[in-house]
Amino acid sequence: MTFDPIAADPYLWPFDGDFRAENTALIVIDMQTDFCGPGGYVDSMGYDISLTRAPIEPIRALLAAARANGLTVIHTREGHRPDLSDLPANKRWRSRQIGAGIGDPGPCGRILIRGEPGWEIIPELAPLPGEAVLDKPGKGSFCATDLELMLRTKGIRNLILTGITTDVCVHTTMREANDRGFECLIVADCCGATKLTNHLAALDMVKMQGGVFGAVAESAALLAVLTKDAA
Ligand code: C5J
Repeated sequence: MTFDPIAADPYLWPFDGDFRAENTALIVIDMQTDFCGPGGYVDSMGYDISLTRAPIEPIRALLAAARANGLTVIHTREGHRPDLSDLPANKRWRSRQIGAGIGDPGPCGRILIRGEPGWEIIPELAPLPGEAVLDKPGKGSFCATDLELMLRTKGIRNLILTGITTDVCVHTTMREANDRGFECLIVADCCGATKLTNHLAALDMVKMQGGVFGAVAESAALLAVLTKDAA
């Protein structure tokens, strides 16, 4: 099935109008308790988690529409092995400077460690059986993962990016994907950051130079297209 292009900024997305369920994936990045739940990593650092929780409902609606239309859905989780063998020393050191050391115990278990309660994807956005869940040790979803192989194997060219945080893991993933030739759309209200100014700046950066990393849309524009036949 071919969908209408999305009203996005700075161009109608995708650039060539080739928007089909078969060539498109919705990627939900790091919607884990550590990034948006009480007692998680972001909360422990002292940030306002209402900013990183804001995208939960918009993502839920977009996930439902993507699933109903047969788009590939991929979830990611940032986290490290319990023995910390994949945790760079500088990443751990920096996190300790702000009082939330990765690997240290916290209210939701060891911070950002695979298998701990804080590392789990929040129940509101739980993956369905059959949906890929990708574990990544870094910010970008292509670093030390098989994401590119999975996308190429399925013939996916278009990526719809959602999740947290806009300026860190979502942006890094978008940049990595863009350099690999994927056509990216970031969904503004389906992302959030620890600082609103960073969220807005990150979205703005995508749009410069004719869409240097892709395009930006609101979820309403996607829902309008994906639910058109059902209306
Ligand atoms: C951060 C992420 N912000 N998922 N991770 O450390 O964006």
